Amino acid sequence: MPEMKKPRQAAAVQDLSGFGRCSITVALPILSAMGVQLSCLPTAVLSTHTGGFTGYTFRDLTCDMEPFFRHWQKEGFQFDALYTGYLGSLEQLDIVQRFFDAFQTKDNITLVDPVMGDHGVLYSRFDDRMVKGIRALCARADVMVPNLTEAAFLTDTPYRPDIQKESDILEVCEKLMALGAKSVVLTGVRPQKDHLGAACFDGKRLHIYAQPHVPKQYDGTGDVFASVLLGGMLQGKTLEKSMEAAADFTRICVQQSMENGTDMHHGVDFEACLPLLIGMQPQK
Ligand code: PXL
Repeated sequence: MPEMKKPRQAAAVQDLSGFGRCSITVALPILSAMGVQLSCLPTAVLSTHTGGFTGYTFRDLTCDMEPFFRHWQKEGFQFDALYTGYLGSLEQLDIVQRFFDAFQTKDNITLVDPVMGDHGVLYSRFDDRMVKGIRALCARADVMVPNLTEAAFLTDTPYRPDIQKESDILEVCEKLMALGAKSVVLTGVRPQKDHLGAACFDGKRLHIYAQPHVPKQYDGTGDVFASVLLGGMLQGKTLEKSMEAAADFTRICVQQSMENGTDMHHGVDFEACLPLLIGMQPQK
């Protein structure tokens, strides 16, 4: 039997969308495969995610959130990472601030994925006040992981889907860092023609990683990317190496889904790709 390491601990604040792989249904299998025990603080339960489906049900769990994590606190649970994704209301943003007060330590990692929109537009339940509240969460992040749409809204600058030049990518990262996060991983950059990738910046060094673009969009890929990124960091990889693993895994899942003819709103077929993550075990 291979040596079994003690799992690292993470807590995710995200919705549970019953159908359409995103948020918890993505974070849980990916982080488990990477040897991380994920505890989930659900923000809402939906029948599907909100992108591309109409008539979805939305059970708001705002009232449960604070008692939920206060129970964890009473039990003395501690986490190596706090991970926030899709949040459903202004009130939830305040609750997450208190969740950070309760569980942030000087050693753990806070990853804020400022899930708000894509392709230049905000998701249906988001507005300017939500953007402001999410900026305040980013201020407390060790790593924030916006896509180009989220970066534009967070920095109050026009959406530029074709951002290519290194100096332009750096400028966006610097503006994002000004919100107060310790590092930023910006997804969706296109440093070369027909390439797609991500950039990370910690205030000193900009690192860009891109691969030939697989020309198909899938919902939930931001969650796949952020989950692998966090898993990598919890395994003791650098931010740069974690970002590369996240970009590679996401691209492989998109490629697989495209070959399978999967509907974009169903999310990526990551299941058959999970073995690629297994074996990359934590360092602790
Ligand atoms: O993957 C982002 C996401 C998460 N959760 C819900 C969503 C979306 C994107 O649309 O609607 C409920």
